[in-house]
Amino acid sequence: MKYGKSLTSALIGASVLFSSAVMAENHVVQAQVTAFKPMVIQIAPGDTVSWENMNGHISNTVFTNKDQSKTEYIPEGATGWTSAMGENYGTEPLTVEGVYLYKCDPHWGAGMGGVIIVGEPTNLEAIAATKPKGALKRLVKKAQKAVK
Ligand SMILES: [Cu+2]
Repeated sequence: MKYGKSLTSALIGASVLFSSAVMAENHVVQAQVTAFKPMVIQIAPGDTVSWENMNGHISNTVFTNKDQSKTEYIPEGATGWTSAMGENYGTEPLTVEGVYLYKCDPHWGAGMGGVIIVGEPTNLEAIAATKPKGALKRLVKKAQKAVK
């Protein structure tokens, strides 16, 4: 029976792997004037995100601070992105769970940013603890509301 049991669990394991690979989804965000819609998306680990209607826009996880240093609000171990200006863009599968903040540089002054929450929002408290201001604060509040 030992053999039977391990075979069963191997089959279950294989089917879980198979179904998660098959079911990985792409989520589309539209740039509309000076906003990303939807502004907040919640996705599963391994899913991808793509941006459309990006003429005049960019999707960028790299934020420049007042002292010109750079900060990325993404989970530990994740890789951010800076899309090409004016071009539609698609991420690699986002496998690291947590909150990813991004913005559109030309319209960041108008608050054009977005939030991707992959699985559990593991790093959201840490981001909130940095006491973000302005448009960044708004993104964090939207993220907090989404996971409540
Ligand atoms: Cu923009």
